[in-house]
Amino acid sequence: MSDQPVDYHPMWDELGLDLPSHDALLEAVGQLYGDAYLTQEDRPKGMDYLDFVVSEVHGLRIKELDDFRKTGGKVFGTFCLYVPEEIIRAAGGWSVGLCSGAEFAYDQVEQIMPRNTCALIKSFMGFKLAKVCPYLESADLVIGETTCDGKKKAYELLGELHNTWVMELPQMKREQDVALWKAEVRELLKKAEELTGNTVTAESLRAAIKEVNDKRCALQRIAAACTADPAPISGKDRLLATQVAFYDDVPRFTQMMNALADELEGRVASGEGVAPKGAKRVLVTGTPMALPNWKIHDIIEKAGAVVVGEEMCTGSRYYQDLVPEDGDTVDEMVDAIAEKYLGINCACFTPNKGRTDDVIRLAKAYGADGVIDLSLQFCGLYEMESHGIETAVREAGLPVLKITTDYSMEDAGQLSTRVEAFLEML
Ligand code: BJ8
Repeated sequence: MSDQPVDYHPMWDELGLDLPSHDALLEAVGQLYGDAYLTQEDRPKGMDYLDFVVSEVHGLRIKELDDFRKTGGKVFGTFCLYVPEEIIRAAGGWSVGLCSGAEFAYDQVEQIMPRNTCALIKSFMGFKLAKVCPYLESADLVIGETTCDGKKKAYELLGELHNTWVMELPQMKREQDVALWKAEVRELLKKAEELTGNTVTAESLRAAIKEVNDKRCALQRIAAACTADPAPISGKDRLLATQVAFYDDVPRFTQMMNALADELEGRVASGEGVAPKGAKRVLVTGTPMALPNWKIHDIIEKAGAVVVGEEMCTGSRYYQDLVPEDGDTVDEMVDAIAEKYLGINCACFTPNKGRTDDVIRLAKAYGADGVIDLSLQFCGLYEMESHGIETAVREAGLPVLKITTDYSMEDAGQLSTRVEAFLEML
């Protein structure tokens, strides 16, 4: 970590970014981060690493991707949890999550897609149209997936502007669906081999499974520390760790997150927390919160509660399950990967009872006093599931607050009032 400021403008220019718009985006994210993160007290020291990563989010990491590509490496951009990182890494590629967590260039987006599209989709199209995302511009291939209708159709539009390839994700989990998904994962493997020029071997796939499992285990340790009261880390900081997991260097991130987990376990042992013992504890469930979307966590924690867990793709859905490491052949391991990924409980599946079970299980495990169910506006999937989640959580004896929002801060005041009233009631 160097203190020397580096001017990355030539690199961004080479990637084809619109420099004035990109400068404006970086400035806005910096302000948001300062307000949401750097105002927190008693943060674990291990968060210094994530502060550094965010300060270099479009700098050092992009330089690493750039250096990798200049030596022939290939970068794969992904938008969804179902795209298996293990396959990409086994072929020698790097996978980066394309964040889509900020409102940008909606005026341009709304010329090519309906205004009533969810913020996440509008965000990635806005980043593309305005040329402000160096991760997207560094991606040799973007891998989409047939999850919700909005994304599925948006990939057609994105495909006109960027090299894009779409995996077909079934929407049920019957035997024939598992077979279809296994075939899709095999197609991805072929595609990754074709793009990188490398062959996936049993050794490379086994190593990739292990590396990604290790990353998930580090995040599991951080999550487990939050079963303690007082919680040793804020929900915002934990959320950031999961957001960064999607694009940071895998072994380095794992090492730093294990160091953070060591520190958190020490804090738990000595009863040290980020909020007083007995502070209200909230589990958040719903649509993912892509970087730099920290809005709801920020509102909840500024109101004095602690977010102790997330049943979402930027949370437990990302790290709770591992791929078995005992496969012998590429075929066996590909099957195991496909099965693990199909076990993720996204609302694009029907039925999706596994998600409800997860919410109740996690609320109990983390000692939550209440659940906040969050949907991005115009996300039919999560808005539709909201009723079932509410009913199940209430039956389990816990209060629920349903929130539908987007990335703008226009409703922040109103949401704060609702969250404060909810916390009062807990
Ligand atoms: S596995 S949650 S990352 S699809 S919010 S774009 S669903 S309209 S993000 Fe998701 Fe994969 Fe599922 Fe997770 Fe559509 Fe809804 Fe928008 Fe969404």
